[in-house]
Amino acid sequence: MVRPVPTGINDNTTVALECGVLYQGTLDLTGRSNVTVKTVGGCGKATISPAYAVTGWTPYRGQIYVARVRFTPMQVAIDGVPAAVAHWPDAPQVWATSASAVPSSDLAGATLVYQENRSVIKAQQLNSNAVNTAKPFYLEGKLWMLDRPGEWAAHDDWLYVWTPDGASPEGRVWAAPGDSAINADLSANVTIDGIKVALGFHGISANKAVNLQVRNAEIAYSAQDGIWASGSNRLAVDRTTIVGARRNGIDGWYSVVDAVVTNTTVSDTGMVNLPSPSNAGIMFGGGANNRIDNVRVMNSAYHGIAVSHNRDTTVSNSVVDTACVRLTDCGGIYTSARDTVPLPLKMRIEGNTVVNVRGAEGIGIYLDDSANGVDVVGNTVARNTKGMMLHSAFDNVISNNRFESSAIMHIAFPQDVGTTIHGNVVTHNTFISTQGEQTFNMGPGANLKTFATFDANTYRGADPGVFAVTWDGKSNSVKHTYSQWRTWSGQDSHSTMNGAP
Ligand SMILES: [Ca+2]
Repeated sequence: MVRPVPTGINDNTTVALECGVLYQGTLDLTGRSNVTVKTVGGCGKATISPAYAVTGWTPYRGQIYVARVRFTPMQVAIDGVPAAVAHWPDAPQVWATSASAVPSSDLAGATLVYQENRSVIKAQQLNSNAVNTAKPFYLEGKLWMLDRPGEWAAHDDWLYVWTPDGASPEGRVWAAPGDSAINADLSANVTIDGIKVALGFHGISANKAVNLQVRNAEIAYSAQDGIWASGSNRLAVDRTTIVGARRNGIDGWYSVVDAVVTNTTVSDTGMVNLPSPSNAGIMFGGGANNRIDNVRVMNSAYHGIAVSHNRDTTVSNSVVDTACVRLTDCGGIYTSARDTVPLPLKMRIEGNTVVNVRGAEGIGIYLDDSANGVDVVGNTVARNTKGMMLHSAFDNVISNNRFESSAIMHIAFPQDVGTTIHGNVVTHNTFISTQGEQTFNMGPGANLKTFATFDANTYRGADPGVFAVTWDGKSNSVKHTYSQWRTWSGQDSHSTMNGAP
């Protein structure tokens, strides 16, 4: 059953939506206070979506069908799953590098998506038929690019679709404009309980919201963010599932303060159809006093959980499985303090499991850009390209963690010119090398021996001959066996290697 969303919501009210009903449009709670939105009845969550069913399809060419739409679609779902906007080249992760192969000169109005660098994808609208090919790119959105099953294109109020099975789209296609499902910007004390939202620009837009509570919710296939909560205060997300956000699952971009995210799953962030700009399953780009506990973040294009320059923030008892799928130089759990200001209150990364962060520079736990004052305690970090990286990081504690089966190394300590890695503590950890990987890699600099204190660690590995690699920045890098490492560093006096002191 489909109905329009309720409008004219007043403060201090409850919006009771009927179970099993699809409410169409944007639920506008902008600036509202003390509003609760909930499902009544036991037949499944009420759904809010700005998407419309598209009907009246006629054959266009080959297996491509066409129907009238009253708006420019941002997302088109076939059988409930977003289809790919028509694009060239066709294969995912095969980027073009030259304009000479582009099969048409009709490019004005297309979107150029390009790899700014290995960590960043950007997109821009083309105003002419010229395309900048300086960066690896693909093009999307023009009708001529619709040449494969599963693609769609919009042109002059018409929507063109080639379904994955080639059959008619009738009764199967929903198209969404660039509107959010729920707009709670600038709201106070709004509760969203037991609601599903789908195909919004943001699932829930909560810019500068105060005390937004999202509970028992499902947020599917947002064109941008599952929850956009930049500038928010006291955001609480509990027992919620966020799937298929094209940019970020939960996004506190500029600042997020006093947020609590618990018992929640964020999956397939930045992974729907072709590559697109994406940062993290949970992206806190600044802020303080945030708590992320018992969440699962799976299959992220870039970071799993990013809590950059957050003060007094905790990430605990959570699982990050598979990150850095489409971009690299990223972390399962990531933080940084680019301003180099010491974090006045400790950040804690505790009791998490971080696995399968792969790619050239996929890092399990990443303390980037002068991160400091971070306690990394009791985590399991396994099957990542690099277990951990401390990039010009200082005054951090790494203890009681288990590092296992890193592809290249367990902990890297890269030091930028003009920075000094110092004051880190690496004690009471277990390091298990199963494929000849290094345990520690440090450099460059003359101060390597004061990067960190190492002691009371348990090392196990088939090849202790490549235990550590150090580079002073002048001579060639030096490989150390475990005993050479102990002699060189004067550390690890209470540690063991394969059970021996
Ligand atoms: Ca195509």
